[in-house]
Amino acid sequence: MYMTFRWFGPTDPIPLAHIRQIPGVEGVVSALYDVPVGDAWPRGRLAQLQNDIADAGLKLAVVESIPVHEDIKLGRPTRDRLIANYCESVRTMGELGVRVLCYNFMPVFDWMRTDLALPLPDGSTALAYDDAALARMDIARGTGDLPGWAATYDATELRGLLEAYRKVHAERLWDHLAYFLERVVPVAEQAGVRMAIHPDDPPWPIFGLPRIICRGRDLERLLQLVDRPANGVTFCTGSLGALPENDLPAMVRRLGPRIHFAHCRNVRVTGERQFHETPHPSALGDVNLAAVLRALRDTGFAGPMRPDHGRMIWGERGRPGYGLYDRALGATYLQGLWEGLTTETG
Ligand code: DNO
Repeated sequence: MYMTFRWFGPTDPIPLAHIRQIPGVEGVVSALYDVPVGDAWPRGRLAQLQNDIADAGLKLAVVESIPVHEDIKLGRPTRDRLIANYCESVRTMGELGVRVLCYNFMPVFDWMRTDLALPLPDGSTALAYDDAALARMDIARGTGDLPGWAATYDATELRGLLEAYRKVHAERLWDHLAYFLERVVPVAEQAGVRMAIHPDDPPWPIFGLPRIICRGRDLERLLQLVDRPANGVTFCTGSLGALPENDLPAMVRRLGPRIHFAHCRNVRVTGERQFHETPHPSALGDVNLAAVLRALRDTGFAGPMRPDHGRMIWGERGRPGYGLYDRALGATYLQGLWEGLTTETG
């Protein structure tokens, strides 16, 4: 594996120069955040991002993400044009030599939490989720106040989308995912790009919307939709780890070479559909990262890995989950584990 770090582009309060100083980080995970969802990515813009990262002594290793337009997930007639645009962006990535694409297929919302600053006993704060608190959240006014990650929709747009998804139950969503992948994966393969779907976070339906990439068998089904090496997964230990039935090391061993990207972080499950994030080390949460990395080593994982959400520590303020300090600690911890697993001793 090689270590990477997510950077939200020029508007990220963390400068690339600081990322460069985290020991061992070689790659940056980024995207063109201001291209409207559904448009093809302008080559010049992606090249510019790549050059800015190279100027800082790093490499653009992963695009996370090219968002999938809701019309594709809903299977609307406009999807063919939108998928053609998606393919164009994938080709552009390939031409520029960016080899891994992380994306997700979650309806309307991306990751979702109910608390962005839960105080932990050590004085830090972390992201947290509680299904009972979600049930009390009011989305009648649109996405503006949500403590998660969603495109911004006003009340009317959001109502329209929720209404449209009433006809798209889980099996239909699978069909739409298959339709998308059947068209994009061959293009990715030709372009030398590996597709890596991100599991749903949290890994269960929210606001009555289906979520289908939640468990090991879902990831295996995904691989079968288009059974080609370019159709793979982002193994996100924090998303998958929120569901106690997921045996993460066993999943890694089954998915093997189809894991193209690893997101490593830890969570503490505190009840039914209730968890909070913790520091990365295995002892401090319910995810055994040592066992996950051992399984990745055993399957010959050579792809990018990144620490994932961090707590807010040492007085840092910033983008929830994406401060510098705790993620940097995560990056060095993960490299220490990896070194222990891959270095001959004695
Ligand atoms: C959360 C991230 C996700 C991820 C997308 C990929 O912090 O891991 O938002 O970037 O789901 O499309």
